[in-house]
Amino acid sequence: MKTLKIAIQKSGRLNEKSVELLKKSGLTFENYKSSLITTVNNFPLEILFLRDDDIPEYVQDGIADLGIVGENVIMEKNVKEITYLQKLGFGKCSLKLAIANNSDIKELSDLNGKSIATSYPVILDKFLKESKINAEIREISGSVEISTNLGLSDAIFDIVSTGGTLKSNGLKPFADVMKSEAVLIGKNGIAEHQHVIDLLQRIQSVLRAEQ
Ligand code: PRT
Ligand code: ZN
Repeated sequence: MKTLKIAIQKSGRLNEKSVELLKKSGLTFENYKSSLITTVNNFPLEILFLRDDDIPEYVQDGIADLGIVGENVIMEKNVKEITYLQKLGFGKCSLKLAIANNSDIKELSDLNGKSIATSYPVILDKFLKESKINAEIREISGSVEISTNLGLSDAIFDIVSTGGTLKSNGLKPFADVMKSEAVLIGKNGIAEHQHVIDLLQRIQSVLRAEQ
C-alpha cells in the first residue's frame, strides 16, 4: 500500500501538540525543523510541515492524504471537499467580535454602518450576512487588536483564547461567532484506507488516555 502523507503546521501554536500526538501514537521520526518533509521510520507515513493556511487545500487537492489544522482555518478557506476524522482537543479557541471598553455599541444591530477589522473576512462576512448586518469588513493581517485604538475600526473580529490580549488592548468581547479546535482531516475517500484506520485507532487511544 502506498505511503500516506500527513500535513501538520511547520511552526506556531499547533506544531508542538501535533508532533506530540503523532509521537504518542507510537510513530518515530526526526522532527527536523528545517525540512519540509520527514519520513516516519515505523509506519508508512510521511509528514509534511506547512503553514496552517495551506493545509485544508493540500488535503482537498490530495497533495496530502491527512492534515491537522484548526477548524477556523478550514472555515476561512471555505474548503468543503474533505472528511472530518477526529477532533483533537487542543488549539481550542473562539472567534469573537470585540469592541472598545468605552464603545457605544450595545447590540449586534449597532454594527450597521460600522467597520470591523479582521484577518478572518470569510467567516465574518458569512456571520454578518446571516445576522443581516451591513458593516464594512477591513481585512488586516496581524495586530487586529490595536486597530480600534488607532481609530482604524469600530470593532474587531479575532481569535480569543484566554481573553488577555483583548483586555490589554482595552477591548471586551461582544459576540461569539464560532468555536474552534484542532481537527484531523482527510481527503475524501481516505477514511477506508487500512493505514488510516490503524492511525486513527492509535490517535483515538491516545486521546482516550488523556481524558
Ligand atoms: O505560520 P502559520 O500561518 O502556520 O501560523 P499562524 O500564525 O497563522 O497561526 P498560529 O500558529 O498563531 O495559530 C494556529 C491556530 O491555533 C489558529 O488557527 C487557531 O486554530 C489556534 N489558536 C488557538 C489560536 C489561539 N488559540 C490564539 N489565542 N490562534 C491564535 N491566537 C491568537 C489570537 O489571534 C490573538 O492575537 O492569540 C491572541 C489571543 O490570545 P489570548 O489568549 O490573549 O486571548
Ligand atoms: Zn496561518
